[in-house]
Amino acid sequence: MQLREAADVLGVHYQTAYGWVRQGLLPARKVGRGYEVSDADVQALAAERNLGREPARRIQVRDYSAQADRLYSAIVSGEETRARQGLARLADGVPLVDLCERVFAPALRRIGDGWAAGQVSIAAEHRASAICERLLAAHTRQPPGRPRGIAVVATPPGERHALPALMAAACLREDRWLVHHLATDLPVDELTRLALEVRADLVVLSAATPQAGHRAADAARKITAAHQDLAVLAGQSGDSLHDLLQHARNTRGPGVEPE
Ligand code: B12
Repeated sequence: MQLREAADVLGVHYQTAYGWVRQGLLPARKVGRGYEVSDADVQALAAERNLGREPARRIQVRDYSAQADRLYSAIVSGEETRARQGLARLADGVPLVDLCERVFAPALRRIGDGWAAGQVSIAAEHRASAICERLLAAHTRQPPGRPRGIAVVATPPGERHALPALMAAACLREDRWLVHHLATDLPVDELTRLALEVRADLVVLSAATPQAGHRAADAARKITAAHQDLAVLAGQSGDSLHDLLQHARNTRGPGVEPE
C-alpha cells in the first residue's frame, strides 16, 4: 500500500509515518515520488502500537569501531557487567543486525586474532564467547504481528561455532520470523526431520570456518534435492546478516505479503 494509506491505517499524520520510514522503523520501497509499504509491516507496527509501544527512536552511532573496541576490551577481560552496560545504551536504538555486524562481529574477530597470535588463551576465548551469547540472548526480541514465515537455524555437522547461528536466529526473529534455533553440530537428517515437522519455509545453516562452509553447502544441496519446497540458505564467515535477511524475505514464506 502507499505510505499515505499506511499513515491512515496507523492513525498518524503522513509526516510521522514518513519519519518512521526515514528512521528505518517502517520498511518501505521508493516507487516514483512516493513510498510503498507491505501490509504485513504496517500490521506489525499497528500491533506494536496497540500494545502501547511507540516505535523506538533510532540512535545514530557515529563511531561503531569505538563501540566494538569497548566491547572487545570488556569481553577479553571477562568484565560482563561492563559489556552489558555498554550495550544497554546502544541496543534499544540500533537494529540488532547492526549491533551484530558492527559491534559483536569485529570484537569477536579480534578475540580470534588474539587467540591465533597466542595472546588470548583458549579459556579467555571461551569466556568471551559465552558472554556474547548471553548479551545477544538478552537483546533478542520477537516483535508482535503475523510472522513472515517459519525458519530453522542451525550449524552444519561438526561446526561448534555457535555465535553466527545465534546472530542469524536473533536477527531473523527481529525481522518477524518464527525461529526454531537448534544450536550447533546437528546431523543433516535430524535437522531436516525437524524442519518438516514444524513446517518450516526456510532452513539457515551458519558456518564460521571454510571447511564447515563446505559442509553447509553440501547439506543445503542434500536438503533441497529431497525437499524442493524447503529453501536453504548457507552462510559462512564474512557473509552479511543484512544479506541473510534480504534473501530470507525473497524466499517468501506463506506469512509474507507481496511488497
Ligand atoms: C569463539 C570462537 C570459538 C569458540 C566458539 C564458541 C561459541 N560458543 O561459539 C570455540 C572455542 C568453540 C572455537 C573452536 C574452534 N575454533 Co574458533 N573461533 C572463535 C572466534 C573467536 C569467534 C567466532 C564467531 O563467532 N565468529 C562469527 C562472526 C564474528 O563472524 P563471521 O564468521 O564473519 O560470521 C558472520 C556470518 O556468518 C553471518 N551469518 C550468520 N549466519 C548466516 C547465514 C547466512 C545465509 C548469511 C548470508 C550470513 C550469515 O553472521 C556473522 C556476523 O556477521 C573466531 C574468530 C573469527 N574470526 O570469527 C575463531 C575461529 C573461527 N576459530 C578458529 C579455529 C581454528 C577453531 C578450532 C578449529 C580450534 C581448535 N583447534 O580446536 C575450533 C573448531 C571447533 C569446531 N569444530 O567448530 C579459526 C578458524 C580459522 C579458519 N579459517 O579455519 C578462527 C577464525 C580463529 C582464528 N583467527 O584463527 N572457536
